[in-house]
Amino acid sequence: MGKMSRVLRCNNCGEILQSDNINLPGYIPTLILKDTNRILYCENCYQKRKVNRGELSSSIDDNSFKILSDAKNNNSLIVLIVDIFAFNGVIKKTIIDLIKDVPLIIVANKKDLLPLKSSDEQIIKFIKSRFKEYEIDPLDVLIISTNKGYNFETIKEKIKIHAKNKNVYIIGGKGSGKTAIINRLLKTYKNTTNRPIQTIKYKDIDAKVLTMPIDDNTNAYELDGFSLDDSIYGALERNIINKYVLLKKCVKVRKFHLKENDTLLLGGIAMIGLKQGKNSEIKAYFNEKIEIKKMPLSKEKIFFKTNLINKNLLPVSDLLQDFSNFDLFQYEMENDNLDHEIAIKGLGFIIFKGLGQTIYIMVPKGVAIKEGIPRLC
Ligand SMILES: Nc1nc2c(ncn2[C@@H]2O[C@H](COP(=O)(O)OP(=O)(O)OP(=O)(O)O)[C@@H](O)[C@H]2O)c(=O)[nH]1
Ligand SMILES: [Mg+2]
Repeated sequence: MGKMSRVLRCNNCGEILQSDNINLPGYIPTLILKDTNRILYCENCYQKRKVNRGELSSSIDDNSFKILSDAKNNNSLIVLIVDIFAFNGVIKKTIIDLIKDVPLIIVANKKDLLPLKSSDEQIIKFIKSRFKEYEIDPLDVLIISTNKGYNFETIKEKIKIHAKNKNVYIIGGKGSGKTAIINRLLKTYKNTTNRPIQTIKYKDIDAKVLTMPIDDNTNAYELDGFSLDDSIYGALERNIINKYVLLKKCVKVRKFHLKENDTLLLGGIAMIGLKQGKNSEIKAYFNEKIEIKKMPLSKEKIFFKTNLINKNLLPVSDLLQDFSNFDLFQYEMENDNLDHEIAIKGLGFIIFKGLGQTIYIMVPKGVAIKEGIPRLC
């Protein structure tokens, strides 16, 4: 895996942080700079604003948390649905704690959004490697498309094999396809109990969940979707997400050749640059509506500013008006000549060969990015 570091900017003024000279802009004490869990502010902003240096938050909805804690205590089967295009492998700690060391099936949904020739084997390898980083080892990983019915029947088979007198909890991020999957499952579902399918209060927890009887002793539950505040969905306006980000059909690859100091601007919402290293071919997988322009790194700042007004490169977001609204990360890649992927949660991903390059990625603040083996080969 490439070595990732954050090119740290002050969370308030956007100045690049440094610990060398207290008299220059962006100064921050070394100890604080090294703490990767903190939101960082330069000393100047910190003193002026007395900003909060608390931990980066990672919430899951209280009720889902309580229900899943109950599921974990009862050794239930968890079926985790992920949107295979939007997923990037970053999972919040609160969720990890709940799905670790429990019987777990991962269902990667929306295969139809990936290129037709993409292999299930590679996607499974990708998913397993991302979860392995959190020491999560699922019983099974299924690649399906609910829309196309692809592999759909395997869900039922696998639940049957692994559930065995267990309750089943269907969980996943908002929009991952839980409702679509359940609606399709219900088409061929036979209720053999005298209890109806209904939305009821879950035990003594003040939350209503869809409950489907499996047999006389067990149920399947659909929980509310986890919030996606560390994905691009949490960083942009709803209309921009709907018009430019969400894929309606299979993603098309766009190829770019970058030389040192070239950068790709994705509208006004993200930037990918080759800071240093050999010429690189970058395959970009994002919604086609996101306009991508290549330019020298030195021009990027000015272009970004004028683009806010001229809107030559779309989308442009009212929430991203300044570089201080972004996080900047840097990857020192291996020189292994193997395919690597860097994925921006919810937005898409790039695939390129590891040639020892230094790659810059700029994303709206708080949006998770991740590097590792690619989902496509
Ligand atoms: N392309 C594609 N879209 C899908 C697939 N499955 C679901 N969707 C779409 O994804 C969107 C979200 O699906 P839902 O089933 O509502 O997702 P959910 O997980 O129930 O979302 P919340 O209830 O908000 O947590 C809808 O627009 C679905 O049509 C699929 O296999 N392929
Ligand atoms: Mg739903």
